[in-house]
Amino acid sequence: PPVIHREDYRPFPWRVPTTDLAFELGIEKTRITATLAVERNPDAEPSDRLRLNGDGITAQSVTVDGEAVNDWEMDGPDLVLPLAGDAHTVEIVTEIDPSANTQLMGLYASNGMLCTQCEAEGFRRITFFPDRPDVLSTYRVRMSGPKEQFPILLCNGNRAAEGENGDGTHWAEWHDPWPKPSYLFALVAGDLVANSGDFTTVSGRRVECNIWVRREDLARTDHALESLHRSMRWDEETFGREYDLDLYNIVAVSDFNMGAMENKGLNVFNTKYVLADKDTATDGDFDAVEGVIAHEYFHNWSGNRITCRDWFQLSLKEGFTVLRDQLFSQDMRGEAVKRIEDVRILRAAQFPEDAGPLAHPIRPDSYREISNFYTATVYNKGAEVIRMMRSMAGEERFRKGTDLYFERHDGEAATCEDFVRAIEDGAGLDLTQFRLWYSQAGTPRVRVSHEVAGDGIRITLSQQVPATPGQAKKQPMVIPLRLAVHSKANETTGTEHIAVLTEAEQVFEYPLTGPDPVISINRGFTAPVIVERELARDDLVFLAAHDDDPFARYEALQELAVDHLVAAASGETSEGGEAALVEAFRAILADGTLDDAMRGELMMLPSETYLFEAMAGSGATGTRKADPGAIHAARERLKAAIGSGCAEELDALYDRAEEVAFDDPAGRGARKVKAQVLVYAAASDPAKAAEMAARQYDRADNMTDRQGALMVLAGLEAPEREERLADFYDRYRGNDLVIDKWFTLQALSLHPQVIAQVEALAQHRDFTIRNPNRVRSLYMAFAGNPQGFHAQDGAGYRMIADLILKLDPINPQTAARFVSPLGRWRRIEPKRAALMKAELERIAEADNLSRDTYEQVSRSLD
Ligand code: BAL
Ligand code: ZN
Repeated sequence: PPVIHREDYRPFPWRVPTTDLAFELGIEKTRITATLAVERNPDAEPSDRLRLNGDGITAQSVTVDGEAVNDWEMDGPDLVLPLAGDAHTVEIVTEIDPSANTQLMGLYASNGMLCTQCEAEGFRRITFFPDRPDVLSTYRVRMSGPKEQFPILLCNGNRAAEGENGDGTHWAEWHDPWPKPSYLFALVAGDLVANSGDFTTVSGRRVECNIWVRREDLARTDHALESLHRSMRWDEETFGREYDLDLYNIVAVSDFNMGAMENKGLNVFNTKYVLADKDTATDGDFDAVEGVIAHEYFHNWSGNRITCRDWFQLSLKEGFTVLRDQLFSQDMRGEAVKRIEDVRILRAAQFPEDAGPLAHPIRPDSYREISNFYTATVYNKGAEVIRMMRSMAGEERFRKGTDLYFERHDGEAATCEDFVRAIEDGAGLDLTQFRLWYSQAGTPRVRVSHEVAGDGIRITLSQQVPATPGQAKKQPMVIPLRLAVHSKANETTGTEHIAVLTEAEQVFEYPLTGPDPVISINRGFTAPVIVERELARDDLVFLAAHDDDPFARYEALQELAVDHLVAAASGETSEGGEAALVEAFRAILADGTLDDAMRGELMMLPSETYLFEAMAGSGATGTRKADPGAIHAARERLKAAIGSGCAEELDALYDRAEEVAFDDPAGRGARKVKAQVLVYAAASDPAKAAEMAARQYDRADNMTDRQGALMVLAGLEAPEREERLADFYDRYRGNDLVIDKWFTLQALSLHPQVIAQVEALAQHRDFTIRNPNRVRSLYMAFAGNPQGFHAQDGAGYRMIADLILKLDPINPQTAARFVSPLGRWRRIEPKRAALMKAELERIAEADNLSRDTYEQVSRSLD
């Protein structure tokens, strides 16, 4: 497959001011008549040919200005049509079979309904079109189909007309007044019901909001609707963005590759991010629904009103929109905990990507298959990069920058450069050097050292950006770091400064506020970097107990744990490390100033993935490899030590939390710490943990408690395990999202027989390879279970490779997502590395690999 380069961008020679689509809908046969008004683009190099992208479709007929023509030709999947004049009307008829569309790209069937997914390049599977984001067109759509099968017919924009045909079919016409690229097109036809609630915008426009679902799911849609209304209000208040149509439709679909899709006025969602009630969704699920609803809504401005010029600019809309949804959730739920959650995701998903063979800048330079670039780098690191601009400018000036961006580029297909320039002009920043964040991949490492000089402190910061594929040499980045200098002797905290590191090495001087200084740095995680500092254990313990920045407290505790666990996994002595952690933990459990939501965060040890990253490249020579087995064992030992060392305090915490009712404002925090107590009990006293978890499961009046208990039970060899797993299955049989949980918690479990259990689950009657949620619930969970995935004999690697080979012909986009866990082989100890590499080679040798999987496997082996 060819490589596409960012530098090769050229404007399209033709404009398409209007697009008329007529759909005659059927599950097995849908006929599409597309009528495109085309005219020459004066800003592009002229061409007498019109190239219309296609993918697996054939034209039934082509007419130009009303006359049938046959001088067109196919160039691979594309249709190329000679056009001599300045403006023409082109009509093309295609026929497709939505029921055969297992890729779930384009128009497909799901549970008897029809729906679409067009980003990035799905529209070309429906009809021939310039399927690129810089071709904006105004759409008018007529759809017709059997009324009984498809009583609800939805499309982008506003409903213009509807009627019956008298033969059992009916039709609807939709008009979207806002020009849009084809990737934002959407259509839904099915037997759906809506939870509806109007929203009145700041200027008084009434917007009808609907959450469309299957009838049996209606009772679980209130949270989604409320989240939508909250998002609409927040975007007005925080970014000055008002909604621009009279209608906002969200449709929940159970077969979906992504989380959700921001199609103009008609979002299509994975059911996972719509349906939630107390009995079936955890607190985390409620948060995810709120976050994704907000994310898609915010795209209406950052993505739809201003879209991307080309797919290399994906972070323009995704990084900015992720930042917007993070800030929204911070405002809804509290900044400190949300920030920790976001950093945990970044470290678990993006740091390994940046350190591995698939590393790429947030604005990539080339790709083979764009679906492979919907990554944690483009999304989450992209959000961090914009967050740094906000930290440097301050909230008010940042808002001036975003206002200018929206004003300047409304209605356009823009670039990351346009965004940066608007922030520079509006916020008054010079981002010349900062732009390196868009072009350089890799997580920068910042070293911190200091010396006391009189009544001041000199802090030396140095940076190093590691080499990444295709980028051997890096230039110094702009790294804004919030910091403060505390006094350990006085137990006082110092004033906060912002140090902006721009050189390879730089000295910053600040006054001292007391003796025995301890530096608190990268507070609030202002920069997505790895800080390397050699702090005495006492200093970390001090920060963990006293830092006034909640993130810095969390970080100090994580660092204590990472230092100890990496040393232990490497066979080095970590004398006193375990005892210091047990003491730090005890302090967290006893700290009356913390709420339980924060306490629950502080109680979570660094994940094994994060520990791999910390172990790989560590050691005196910096060449150490990660040893997943040793990391797992060390982490389990530490959990057991904390569990037994703090047994009394943990029990007391559990007893206190158990008294808190579900609806109590402190309820979420209480549920979180209860789950953590069970985790430590399972490591230190499995019999007691089994009893506690079974009791919690039996008494639970909500999914958070039930799932937390079952998660722990699933890892234990105890009679309670089988009973409760069977009970859970019986209780929720038929509820796909909850049965997904049942698969996941077994695939993630610490049970010694996890591989055999996952093999058996793959044969379960409820397992199907055709539903992405179900596949992910079993196999993505398993790939994230270090004990199972990294089994010494390679059985875990083989299982994932087998899955990739089986799934690739069915759903390449989802299959390719499973390659990256195997791609981490270079950072892992030699025996496992060889087994992982061998599986990648086995995949690479397969015939007819999709472009998606081929690209990921070949990059992973390069
Ligand atoms: N645009 C793809 C789904 C999302 O990021 O919202
Ligand atoms: Zn998005």
